[in-house]
Amino acid sequence: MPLNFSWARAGVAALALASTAAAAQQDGEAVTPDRARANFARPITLAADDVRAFAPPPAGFADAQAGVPGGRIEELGYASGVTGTQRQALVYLPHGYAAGRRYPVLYLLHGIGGNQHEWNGYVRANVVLDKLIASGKALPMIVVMPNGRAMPDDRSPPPDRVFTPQNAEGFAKFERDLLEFLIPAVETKYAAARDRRQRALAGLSMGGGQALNFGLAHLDTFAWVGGFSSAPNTRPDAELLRDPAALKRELALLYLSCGNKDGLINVSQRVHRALQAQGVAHLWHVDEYGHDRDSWAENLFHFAQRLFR
Ligand code: FER
Repeated sequence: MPLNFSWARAGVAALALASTAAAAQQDGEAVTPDRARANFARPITLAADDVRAFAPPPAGFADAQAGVPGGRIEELGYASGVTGTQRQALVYLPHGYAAGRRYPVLYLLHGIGGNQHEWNGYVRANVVLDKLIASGKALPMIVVMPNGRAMPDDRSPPPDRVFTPQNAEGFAKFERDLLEFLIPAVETKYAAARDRRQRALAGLSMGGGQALNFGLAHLDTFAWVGGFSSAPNTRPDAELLRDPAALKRELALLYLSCGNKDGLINVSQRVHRALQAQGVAHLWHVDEYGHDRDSWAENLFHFAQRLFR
């Protein structure tokens, strides 16, 4: 099952048939197939500081290996007052998870064509986490992988309906679903710590835009925020950095990354420059990948090690 969008898989002809209805109001830039195609094809201009902050991980860091104790994956069902439906999230419980302790929680958000299985299925997040936790490089944490498309029908759309305002609208609606319904459900069911220093929000592409939009707007809920290859749903700088003093004071980590072959890199570059201009500390990591799992697995590797310290 294709868990990530690719132009080759979707077929450009199919995209031409997709809805071009007037874009609904939403975070950042409205989505249409034409605009998405143009965004992915934007020329890439790299600045001197658009480079790696970290060396690549050891070979095999995202490959399953016998003898590494694995976390457990569960389904969490929760009632959402946003969609009026019962929704599903995937939950990673670290090896040795015991209800008597309190674990920090990372919420990890998928891309525009994906669902709650994308991080595990396509990126192999669980393998990356198992190895980091087993080697002591990351702290044991609960990782929640929700479905970030807060719609009554939240299935991944067919290829010709991925880049439509209707699909993108669900990603903006997820803000309330996350804050008012998912987080309380997680903290009721699991041994989750309940303060902002113990909650992180990160995502890839459309999910990266969500993580920046929602994380920076809700510093009372999240102290750790990561945007990987963030998409054009990322809010404009003036909104994202509405209160730079609060960002400076409250963020434990703001992590931005993108591949230097990803046509969407201008989104992350723009946020990086705005943060720099305002003097908001952040990590900026540019790797050699495109809009793909190689970048996302590596950035999870780098990001997860720095969390909750
Ligand atoms: C766009 C191009 C790509 C866009 C979103 C995406 C909001 C998302 C891509 C992904 O999640 O992989 O123009 O508009």
